[in-house]
Amino acid sequence: MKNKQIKLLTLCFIQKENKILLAMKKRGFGAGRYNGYGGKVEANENIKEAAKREMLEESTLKIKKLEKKAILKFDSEKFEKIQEVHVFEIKEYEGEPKETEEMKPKWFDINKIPYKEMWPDDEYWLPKYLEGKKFKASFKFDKNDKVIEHEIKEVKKL
Ligand code: 8OG
Repeated sequence: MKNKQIKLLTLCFIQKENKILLAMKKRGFGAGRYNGYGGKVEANENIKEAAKREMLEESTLKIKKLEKKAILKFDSEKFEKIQEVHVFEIKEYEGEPKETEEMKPKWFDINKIPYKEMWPDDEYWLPKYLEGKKFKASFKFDKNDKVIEHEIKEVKKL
């Protein structure tokens, strides 16, 4: 993992009672999978700003308050850079999620998360997120995107 540069990304989730908002990615990296909302942090913005921008672009929601819950690191021999994904819980927002060119939103019961249609690492760490824990995690994939190593560590602060 050591000599690679890091690519910063964001990932946001919204929960309402016992439901979580996921969206089917329609194009680009991860297309055909359900995920939270997010994307690459641009050079001119900080991580929270990037998270809010991506939510607006991909779901039309305007974020008022968000809290960082996890930092996930992904590496694979296929990746040129290590992907460092900062995961946020959206606490306050305005609007209703709408389908956009990139994402089709759907609310899921937190007991019926569609892990088979998500990234293979999600079933390792999303349960911890849903328990309300804060954590750092790292994952290594083989060339077929199978998880071959992983570590998850709860933390008090991020
Ligand atoms: O800009 P782009 O749409 O390519 O951003 C990719 C999004 O996917 C971003 O929100 C970060 C997120 N993401 C990864 N890898 C993984 C992963 O393994 N699991 C989940 N749940 N999300 C991921 O880049």
